[in-house]
Amino acid sequence: MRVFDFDHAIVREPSRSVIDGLRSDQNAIPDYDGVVREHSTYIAALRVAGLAVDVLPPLEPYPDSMFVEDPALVFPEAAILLRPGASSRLGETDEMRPVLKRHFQTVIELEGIQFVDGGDILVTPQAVMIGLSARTCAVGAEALSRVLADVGRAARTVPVPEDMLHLKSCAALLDEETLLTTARMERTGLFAGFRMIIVPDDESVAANAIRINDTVFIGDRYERTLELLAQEGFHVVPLPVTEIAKLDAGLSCMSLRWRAK
Ligand code: CIR
Repeated sequence: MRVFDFDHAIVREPSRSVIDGLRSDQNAIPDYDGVVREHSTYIAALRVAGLAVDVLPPLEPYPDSMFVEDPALVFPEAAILLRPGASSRLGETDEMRPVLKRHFQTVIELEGIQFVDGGDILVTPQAVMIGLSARTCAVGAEALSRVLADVGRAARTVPVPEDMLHLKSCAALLDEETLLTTARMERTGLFAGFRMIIVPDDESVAANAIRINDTVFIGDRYERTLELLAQEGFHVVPLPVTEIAKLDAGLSCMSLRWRAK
């Protein structure tokens, strides 16, 4: 089984409060109807890719709760509840607990007080990379590494450049040896050992992409990246991301994906 082979996903419908979601540019206010349209297109695309999608209802008290990737981490053998690093998102873990218990026999909690956002976790065939960012602290990364060791997975902790939200804001696994990332991330050396495809400088956000089974999903605004990946022989499907990008979000954040055992 490849680490990007999936048959299940969990997503959460956007709440009306999504317009108050966390973002670096306060002037970029997302349009609720636009977010809903982008989210519906995303769900349809996951289904076409062969996934059974559990669509959770919106949570008004949590504007960012449609980004279900952040409060949990899922594998075929177990699910791990994380603790989002933004205080407005902390309650999302409690909302996710019963959902994971419906899908997984083993649901593991992180011990102690710490923060880990799923957006900082990049699962590769060799190891689970944990990015240290404003949302993921060293104590949290250590707690997660211990839990990962218990389920038989190696972890590797890496620093995320200061002005980036998450490790996966600018990195995605394209196949077992290739990452899509930015020139700046390549220069950090964090991804040494991988083959890297570098997005054009003015399309850095395109690197928040996802590989699901035989398809790579990319934001439809990133035409040159789409072309580049098609030339490299990937089956690429563009998806609309204009509104969710205003929330510093991309394609990976909107689902938890796994292959059932
Ligand atoms: C946040 O700042 O938490 C949300 N507005 C965006 C979360 C994006 N999540 C992700 O990339 N995993």
